[in-house]
Amino acid sequence: MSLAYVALGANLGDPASTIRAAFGALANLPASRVVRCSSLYRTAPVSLVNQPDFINAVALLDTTLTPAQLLAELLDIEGRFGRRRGEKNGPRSLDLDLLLYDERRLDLPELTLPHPRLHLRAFVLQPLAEIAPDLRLPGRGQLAAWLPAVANQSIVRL
Ligand code: PH2
Ligand code: MG
Ligand code: MG
Repeated sequence: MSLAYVALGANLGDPASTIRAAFGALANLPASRVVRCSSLYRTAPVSLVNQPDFINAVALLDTTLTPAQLLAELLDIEGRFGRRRGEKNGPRSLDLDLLLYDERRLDLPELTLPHPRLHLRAFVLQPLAEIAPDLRLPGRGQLAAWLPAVANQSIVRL
């Protein structure tokens, strides 16, 4: 079994309901079990700032899917929640990003592990710190050490 952390984000429709429903979809993944889910967080948009606030969360999965299989399942769930690929970093009905897969480091066109921007984003770091306060990021040390640098990003736990 491997441990995988998944980031959830949404800012179209009813994003809080979407994130809760997406936890359910993760629970139904083959060969996987949801170990822990974070609280939901309301977060100001990062990168492309002129769009609605997001609801973000993270989940920890126990899985025997490979990273590529898990990624394909996540993209499939996004599709079922009406995801349409539009502007990069733009509004989305549901975004599911594979953040970490054990201590695996991977650099493929379709998947980079750890997620290359996770340590720069409060909307990922804070929910991760909630469910895994002692987590280490492969190649980047303790997760908690990255939190002060993102303290200026607006995030509210719901
Ligand atoms: N996702 C992005 C870009 N910006 N900002 C917030 N607050 N939350 C997100 O999930 C998010 C974002 C690209 O995936
Ligand atoms: Mg994303
Ligand atoms: Mg994504």
